[in-house]
Amino acid sequence: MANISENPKPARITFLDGRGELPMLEITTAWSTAEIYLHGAHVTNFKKCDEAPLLFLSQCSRFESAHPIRGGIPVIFPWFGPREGMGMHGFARVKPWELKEVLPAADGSMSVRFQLPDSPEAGAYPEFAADYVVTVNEGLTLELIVTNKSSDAKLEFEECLHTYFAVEDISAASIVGLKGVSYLDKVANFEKKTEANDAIRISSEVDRVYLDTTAAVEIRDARMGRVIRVEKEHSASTVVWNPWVAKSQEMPDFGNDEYHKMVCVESGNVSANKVVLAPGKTSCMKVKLHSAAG
Ligand code: TA6
Repeated sequence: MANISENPKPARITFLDGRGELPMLEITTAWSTAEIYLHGAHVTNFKKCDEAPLLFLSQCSRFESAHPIRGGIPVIFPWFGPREGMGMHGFARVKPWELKEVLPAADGSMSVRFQLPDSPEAGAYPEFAADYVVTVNEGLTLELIVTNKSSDAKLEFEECLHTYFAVEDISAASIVGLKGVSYLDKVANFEKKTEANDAIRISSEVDRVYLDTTAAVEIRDARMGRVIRVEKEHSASTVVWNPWVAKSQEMPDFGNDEYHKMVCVESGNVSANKVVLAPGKTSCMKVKLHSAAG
C-alpha cells in the first residue's frame, strides 16, 4: 500500500447549503474532513479519520446571520469582549466572509482564503483588509492576516481565534503550557494573577486571559486518550474558558450540560497585547492545531 505521504489522494471541496441554509464548504483530505461556514468564516468541524471530532459544536447553536455560531472556531476581530453599545467580540464573526481562493496542494492538503467584506461597522476604523486562510491536512492551520491600508493612520485592534475544543469529560482534562504566565482572572473581577500549575484542571467557571505568552499549549484529555496541541505564531495572548454551570444556563445557544464536553483555548492578541499596526503594515497571526493519541 502506497505511503500516504508519497502520493496522498487529492483533497476535495464541496459547496453546499448548511444549517439555517447558510452557505458552507466541506473539505475532505486523505487524513481528515472539515466544515467551514462563510458566516463568520467559521470552522464548525474538523475530524481526523481515526479520531473523534477535534472541535466542540453546541447542539443548541443558532445558524442565523444575526448570531455567531456557538462552538467551532469563532473569528474574533477587531475587538475582544464587550464594547459599549456594540456586540460582544467584534463584528467579524457575524459577517458573511467572501471566499477568495481555493488552493489544493500537491501534498494532499487544501487551503481556502476568505476575506472580510466592507461593512458600516468597519467605518469606525482606518481602512483595513482582513483575510483568513484555513489549511486542512492531518491538522488544521489558521492564519488571520490584517493589513492597514491607511496611508497615515495606525490601526489598533484585538484578534482571537476563540476555539472550542471537544473533550470527553472536562473533569478528566488538563491544560498544560501556561505555568508562570500572568493572567487576568475574569471570574475574580479581572484580578491579575500568575499561573502556578503545570497542569490546569477545571472544576468551576474558568475565564482567564493569559498575557505575554507565545507558548504552545496542550489539552490532555485522559478520558478520551487524546492530546491536542495548540501552536501559535505572532500571538501573545491565550484565553482559557469553561462556562461551568451558571453561565451555561445563561446562554440560550448552549446546552446546560455541555460544559462537561468542551474547553476553549483561544489564541490571540487581546487586552494589553492588542495589535497596533502602522500604515501599510500587515500582521499575520498563525495557529496550528494537531491531535494524537496520548
Ligand atoms: O473568551 C471567553 C469569553 O470572553 C467569556 O467571557 C464568554 O463571554 C465567552 O467569551 C463567550 O462569549 P460569547 O459572546 O461568544 O457568548
